Amino acid sequence: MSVKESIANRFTRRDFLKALLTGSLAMTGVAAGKSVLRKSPETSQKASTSSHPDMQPDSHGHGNFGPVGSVNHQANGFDPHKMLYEWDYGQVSVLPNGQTLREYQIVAVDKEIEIAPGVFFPGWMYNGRVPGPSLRCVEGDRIRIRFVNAGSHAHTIHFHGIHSAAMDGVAGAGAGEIAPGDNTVYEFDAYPFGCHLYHCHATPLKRHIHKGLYGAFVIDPDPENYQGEEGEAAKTRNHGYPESKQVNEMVMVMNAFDTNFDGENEVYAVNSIAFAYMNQPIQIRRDQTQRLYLINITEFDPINSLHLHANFFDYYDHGTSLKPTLKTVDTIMQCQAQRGILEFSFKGFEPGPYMFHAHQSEFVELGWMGFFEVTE
Ligand SMILES: [Cu+2]
Repeated sequence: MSVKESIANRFTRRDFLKALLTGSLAMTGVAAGKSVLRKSPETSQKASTSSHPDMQPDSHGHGNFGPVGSVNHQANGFDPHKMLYEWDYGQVSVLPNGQTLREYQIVAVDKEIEIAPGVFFPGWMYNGRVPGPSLRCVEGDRIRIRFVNAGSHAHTIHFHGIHSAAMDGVAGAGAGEIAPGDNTVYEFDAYPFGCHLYHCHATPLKRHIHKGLYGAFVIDPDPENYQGEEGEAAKTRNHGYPESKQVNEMVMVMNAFDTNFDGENEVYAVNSIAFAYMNQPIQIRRDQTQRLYLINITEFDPINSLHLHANFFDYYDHGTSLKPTLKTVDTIMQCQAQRGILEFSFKGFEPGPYMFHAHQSEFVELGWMGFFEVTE
């Protein structure tokens, strides 16, 4: 290989960004080459030839970013918009001691997914989606997860929460790494309430995480354990109480993909699909309280963040308290595996598109940007 060829083959994140911005992704040979970013309204109009509503240039009157074309969510087997509201409550029964038992089935698989129009990623994932199912339960519930490894590499599930060493889902403890074709059961009581996560803990850890083996794990507080204002707040946080229906709850997992395996990410998103919530803004009612379960699982970059435009939110670090740990902020940063709950409302605001995005400009340009479309 000549020096020139070797340089040409060294494809960095910066090159990827440049390629996207100049619409020359096909030259890179990394992705299918159908994807270009909107550099300007002129180029976006030229590039956008499809009649798909997502592809109309600036159909919501905003932005010079975003891919032209659309991701085939059906082929992926998951839709980032539905994912916001999808919870897996498990199969529920009651144990002889009166404790609620929730049983979940999680299968690790290898699967290729489309993360931006024409950009495919050979992922490893739980239940065929990235992030995996958003597991939900109530503090004190017995959780039983049957894990089947149908993938090509050894995996585990490591839960953030309180449990015994044998249930930690790491090599050298309990069942350890689960070989392809094998299975195990993780079982523990759900504590503490909060916004948590689970992920594979096989080695090398960064490879297993960045391939897509992670998901949200939300434990609702049991209102019977709290008094006064905290008891009332717990009711809105517990999916079994009618008070929770007053709140529009969403789950967002901030993630990214290293499409050329150079240890740097080329595509950033929440819930995997670049610009999904920009091309099709999330519809929210301005008089309803919004609650966002936000988790950062981005590999290779030390920090990710969320900034909400034109508004402020209260933040519950790790979701483990019923009183905000930060009040009236418009930006929150999280290191990997850090997470929390954001609460905000657009009450009294003018209807329209309100932006949210990482406040790392590079992440924004590579897919991590969206809109809330606030309606009356
Ligand atoms: Cu793994």
